Amino acid sequence: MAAPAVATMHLPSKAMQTLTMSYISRETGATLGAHDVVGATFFIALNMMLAFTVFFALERTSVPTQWKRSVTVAMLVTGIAFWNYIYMKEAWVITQQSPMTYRYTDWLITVPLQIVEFYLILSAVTKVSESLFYKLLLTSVIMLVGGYLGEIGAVSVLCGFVIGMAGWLYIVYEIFFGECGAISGKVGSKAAQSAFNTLRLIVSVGWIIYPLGYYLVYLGPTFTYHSESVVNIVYNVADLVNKGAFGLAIYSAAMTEAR
Ligand SMILES: *C/C=C(C)/C=C/C=C(C)/C=C/C1=C(C)CCCC1(C)C
Repeated sequence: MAAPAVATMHLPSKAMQTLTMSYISRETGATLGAHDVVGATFFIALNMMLAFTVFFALERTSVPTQWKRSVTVAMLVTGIAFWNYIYMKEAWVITQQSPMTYRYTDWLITVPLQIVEFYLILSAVTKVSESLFYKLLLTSVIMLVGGYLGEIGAVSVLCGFVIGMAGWLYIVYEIFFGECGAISGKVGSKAAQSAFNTLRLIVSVGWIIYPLGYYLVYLGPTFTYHSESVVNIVYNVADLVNKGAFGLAIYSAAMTEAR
């Protein structure tokens, strides 16, 4: 491990230095090199997930009682993401490849939790059937398992994509036009209404980034290291919006009701 460090001292060019830096980071697995822009976005996302988690944990005490559980779930979502990002960042720095498995260990918990969130917001202000909850929960798991099976090659990538898309489209349909959408129209509370609308936007517009990434990697035009970098940067930003901003939307709705 001392060898590359000694070698760096008399390096002729900047390019060689960069190369050696990346060699060192691969060897130790701990150093985030200055060249590694994608690695930096992993690390930034990791830090922000921690900040969100602490914020929700502390602010949880100041929201009205019926909103406390929602803020707790928002805190769990960013907390679990924080934990997974520790490993994702490490995996990227060492391998310079997508930390696919850790993405799914994260999604498999955080996505169903966000579905729970929908239910909690609605049931805080109106009567919601339990079957709706289980329908949405099950569909979100099918969506993710489909994608996962496609990515590990247990089914064809196209088959995984179709299963995933079917699940996601069902969820979007349900929250806009199905039972879920119908209930939200009747909700009296302005705060719950606005929280629900934001979450709707996140599940429809915010979530579309993930199948787009899957499509680009496996079904789109020829895939290169650069497109893998782009996909990971986009995923990292999308996670901050879909998990962090998602929590903030709930928090601010809760606070308008407190006033
Ligand atoms: C915090 C992480 C979130 C909100 C992750 C969401 C992930 C998805 C909505 C993934 C969806 C997929 C499809 C719709 C089809 C292809 C396979 C997936 C799993 C990438």
